[in-house]
Amino acid sequence: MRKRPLWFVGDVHLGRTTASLPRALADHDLDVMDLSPIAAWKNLVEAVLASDAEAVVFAGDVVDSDNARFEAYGPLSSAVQRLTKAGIRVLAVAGNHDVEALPRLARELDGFELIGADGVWEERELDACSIVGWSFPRARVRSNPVDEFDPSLLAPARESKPRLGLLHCDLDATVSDHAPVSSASLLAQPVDAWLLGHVHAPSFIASTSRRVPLGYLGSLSPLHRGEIGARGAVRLDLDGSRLAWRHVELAPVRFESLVIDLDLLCTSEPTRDRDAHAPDVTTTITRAMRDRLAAITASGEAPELRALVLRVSVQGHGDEFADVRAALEALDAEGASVVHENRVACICELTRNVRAAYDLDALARGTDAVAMLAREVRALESGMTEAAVELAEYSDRLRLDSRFRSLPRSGTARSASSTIDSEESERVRLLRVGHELLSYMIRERRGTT
Ligand SMILES: [Mn+2]
Repeated sequence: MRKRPLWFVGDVHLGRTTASLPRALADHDLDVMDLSPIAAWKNLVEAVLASDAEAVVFAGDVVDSDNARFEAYGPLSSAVQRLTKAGIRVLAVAGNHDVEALPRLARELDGFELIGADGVWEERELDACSIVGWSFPRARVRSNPVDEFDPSLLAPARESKPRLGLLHCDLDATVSDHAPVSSASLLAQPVDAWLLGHVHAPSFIASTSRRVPLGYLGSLSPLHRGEIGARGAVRLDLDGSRLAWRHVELAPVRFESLVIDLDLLCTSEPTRDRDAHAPDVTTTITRAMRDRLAAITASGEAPELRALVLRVSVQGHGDEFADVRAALEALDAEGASVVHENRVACICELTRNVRAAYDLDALARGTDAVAMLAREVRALESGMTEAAVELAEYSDRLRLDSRFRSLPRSGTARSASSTIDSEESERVRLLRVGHELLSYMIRERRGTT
């Protein structure tokens, strides 16, 4: 038998605004509030009402902090009123950010149900399923709350009625102030799916093909440019014993990376005379932005989207690299925008990765400074090395020379945290610095400034 759907929502952080929004949005009458978590919140309430859901369930950090409780109160109370009046239940566990605010709101707002108050596991019955959850009792919890989970306290399992787990936690962290929990400890419990809050990158939907889906719901709305991809909530439709999970994009803003490869563009149009007709780099970038926006619109996956904010990376190599670089440097990326069917695409970050065309192996055979650098770049291509650290220091010194001021800042490889991810991005970035240095040095050697 078909049941009314349920909505599950990860971190909302009502009271916060989204950072890294470029200036260009103001040209389209979009301000920070149009793209804030509160705007996403309104979209969520409309979607839940339109679906005639049984309940909407929050996995913590709904409110950003105790200070933000004041700003959050209005949107929260009006949402709870509208939803409960429509016969839709509103349930939540508290996270580390709303450990004070959420229990207080639950006391003040009729119909707002806090699950697992004071760090005591609790099960709530719904028509379609039951939800077992635990709320943060204080802002810092260094132990695994699942150690306190006692299956004997749960209602006896009823056939074909799934039991869903709801928890705000730091999954698979060994040491953490925010409830470190191992996947194994969760999977050992008599629970059919674990819906988690805390980490903003969604991972739950990707796990739904497994026997026990387990992962983060992801944030309702991105809070800065590091939060790439579609943000929204997870909708659950239950038909008999079949659970159908779906991510629904609800945020009015989406951050994405966009790589523009100038080499690919040139080789894909071989009949054209490159020098005479190749589109200038500005046209190429705006065209790529419009194409991406049009593709999202055509997919129909983001009806609420108003702004697509892009981290653009332009790459390629050729003899005219200096001209392309100069054109890219002259660009006012933060002011650029394109419109497609009432939506705006703009740029929050522009990375230039263009260099001269050269044969690294041939260059590396020499004995001069160019050859030495070519050998370091080649070593870097095969992995992070001591040479990378030297290259970082060298490029920092070089930036003191006005001719090289536009080189990317290197920082030092040592100060970065030691995770594989950050080391890889450090390597990629240093590789770019190395190629740019080589490009300039070769040009200087040829005397073609
Ligand atoms: Mn959190």
